[in-house]
Amino acid sequence: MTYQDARTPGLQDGILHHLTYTIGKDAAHATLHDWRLALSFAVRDRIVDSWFASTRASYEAGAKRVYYLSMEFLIGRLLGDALVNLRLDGEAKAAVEGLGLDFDAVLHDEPDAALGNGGLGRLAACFLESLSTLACPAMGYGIRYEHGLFRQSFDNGRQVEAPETWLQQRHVWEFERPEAAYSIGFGGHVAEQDGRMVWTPAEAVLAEAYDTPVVGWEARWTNTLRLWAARAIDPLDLARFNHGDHVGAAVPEMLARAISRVLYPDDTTEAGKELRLKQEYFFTAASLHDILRRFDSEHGDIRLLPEKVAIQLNDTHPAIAGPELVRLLHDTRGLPFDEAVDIARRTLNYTNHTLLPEALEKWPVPLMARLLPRHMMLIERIDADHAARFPARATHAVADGEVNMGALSFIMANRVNGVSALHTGLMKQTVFADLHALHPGRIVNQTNGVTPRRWLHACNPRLAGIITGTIGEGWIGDLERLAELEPHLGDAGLQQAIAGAKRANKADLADWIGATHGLSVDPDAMFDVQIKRIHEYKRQHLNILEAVALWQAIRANPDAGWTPRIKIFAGKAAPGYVFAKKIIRLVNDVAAVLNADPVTSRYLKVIFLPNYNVTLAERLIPAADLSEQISTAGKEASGTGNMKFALNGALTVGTLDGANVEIRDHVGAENFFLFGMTAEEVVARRAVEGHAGQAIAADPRLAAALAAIHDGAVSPGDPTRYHDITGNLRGPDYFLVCSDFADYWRAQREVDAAYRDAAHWTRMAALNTARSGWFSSDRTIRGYMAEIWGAASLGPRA
Ligand code: 26V
Repeated sequence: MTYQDARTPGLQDGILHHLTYTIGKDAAHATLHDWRLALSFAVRDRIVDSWFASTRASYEAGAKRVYYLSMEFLIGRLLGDALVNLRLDGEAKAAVEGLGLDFDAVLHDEPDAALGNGGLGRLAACFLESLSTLACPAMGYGIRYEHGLFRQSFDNGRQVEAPETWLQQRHVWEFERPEAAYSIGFGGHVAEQDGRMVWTPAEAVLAEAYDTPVVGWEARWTNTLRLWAARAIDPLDLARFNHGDHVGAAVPEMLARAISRVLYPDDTTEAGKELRLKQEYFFTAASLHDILRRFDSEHGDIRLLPEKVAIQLNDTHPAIAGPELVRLLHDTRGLPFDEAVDIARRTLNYTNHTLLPEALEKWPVPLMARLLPRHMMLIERIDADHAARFPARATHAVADGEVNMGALSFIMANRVNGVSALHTGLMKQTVFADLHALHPGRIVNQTNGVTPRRWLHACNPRLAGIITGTIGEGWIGDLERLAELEPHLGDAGLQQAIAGAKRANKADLADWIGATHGLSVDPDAMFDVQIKRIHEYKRQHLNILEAVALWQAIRANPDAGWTPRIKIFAGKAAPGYVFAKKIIRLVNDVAAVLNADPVTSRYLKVIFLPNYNVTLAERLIPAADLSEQISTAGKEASGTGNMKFALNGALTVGTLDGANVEIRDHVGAENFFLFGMTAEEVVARRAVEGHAGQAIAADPRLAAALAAIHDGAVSPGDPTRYHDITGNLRGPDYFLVCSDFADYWRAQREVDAAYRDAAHWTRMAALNTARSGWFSSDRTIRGYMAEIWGAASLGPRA
């Protein structure tokens, strides 16, 4: 079904119309960029009808609305996705080619919107798409960062960061909404007036809305992503200007805009920074004002809020929503305090995405009190009231001079959820154990998922086409139907087609790597891929250590029939995370030495592709044979890349961590390469004194690989370069790289052997695809709707 009616002209007419009247160019002088904008505007026109219809349907139904508050939306490029969901991809290709243009080049002209750091932000983007596909009346709220996640390049193997500039080009998908603007205050003082507490901020900035429509599969429904930009309330300090201080006159505007200027690039250690807290309050307060304004326009009685509105806090970043909502209900609207807390609590829900202590947000009380004095008072009262009701409680929202945002979110939430079965269990046992004991039904699990439209149908057209040719196209909107593939997998023709699609995807990637990075890679080698943020807990250093050990083994015995492998890495390190940046340099140094080795490079190559982003993921995942999911058990909350790989027919080598556990349950243990300690064993192992030394002493391979790195085998001009890494691994080794090494090596050799049996490998890969239907974010969102939000679908096919 194409979303088109008699009023909509053909796409090619639309492109030419916009080229002329929106871009102001004629075809003879149009650049690729102009054509891309013209196509995007023509596509956008098609979305608007569905968008208005959805908005109307939401108002008419008076149904419960869902609001997803997230500091990050890692949306990537939007044109290809919109075309697919509107089912206009075929027509667009024909129209663009009919104009003498290269369709892929037009799609690749779009900047990748990187308004997020990694998994948390990409999950939010998948959720928006699924919310639309399921016709759930919903809205995403976030920040319109001028600069998204930094661009990464390498200088002599070292990460170099440069600002990202996606907004320097015209952003075609957004609509500015100057009428939806709110003043957001900071600082100042609180005083009692006529029995009410009144906060008088010392400064205020304007939050201005920009709306991006998010179209669901087959344009069944379109929701809105509303991003807030910060502006000065008075754009110019006229008094200063008139005194001749022309630069100083612009300072208030600069300061205001700083709030939405840049995404914080650190997903672990940046907590405690004042600007970050300002960003959090800025977008949360603007969103809540907007939500209440919409509620008022639809319903009368504010007591109905929990029935008509569900707000999801994506991690603790919008946790200030609790006290802010209480302030709006109690101070501004005059509800009794207890009732205000009760209404707020029944409206809010909180998702936890990490148990790493350094990533759990805590704010110093003096900072909170200075920036948000009324909120600090309310937090203390909420906490004290809760403590009075539950005297046995150990965890307090305010403790040791800090506000614990996890605890605050928990006590202000109707439901609290983890993102995989293992992670949710660990939440109950560790960080939230005592709060869980007081509120036993509050924590629920919603295992993450990914949208199959972007992560299979759009990014892997070869495999998608084969699936559709075999079972029809129902799977795209109902991924569990991939199971219908399984009875066909005995068919030799189908097996051949699946293997052929993977081979062609790999050949495309090999061509691209050759053209852009000058490395020749053999498409018949195993493509072994680890792509994610660089973190010690994700253990990219375990992977590269195994590469060094394998290199040594091949050198010692070059004719032992090794399985050729290309190890591909990509990912960014937080600019201030010195150890992670050192791991990147190590991978690059290892790559330089191994790729130049005439004996071993036939069997083993390593490449670190710079500037990992959504677009690069879309290129790599369809071409992967092996998915590296090797975090220390208990540390990766879920992972979502792991699901994308399995869906695209890569086999996983992985630990029992995060959603790996559930992936293995679904695809079958025999189609998954498991290694390593369990989360429980990890805790016990850490308590063993000298665990790393013991593991090294027991494994000559590990000892030799560490010694080579320590002695400068990959950094001959600078032999001590990696002493910090080898020192860490031989010493504390908190993430147990050494203790898991031998089993990882064993699993990798099993991978080698399995890959040599091409027919068997293809069958295992196809089973991964056929059995991954459960990992659709549609399933996840259905879970949130039913078990957390109490929201219903309004779609034409609901
Ligand atoms: C924390 C902080 C701390 C302050 C500075 C900025 C910042 C930005 C992000 C974070 C939270 C990082 C948590 C996160 O990304 N968790 C990931 O969430 C994914 C989706 O649920 C999940 O698949 C990953 O396993 C998990 O690491």
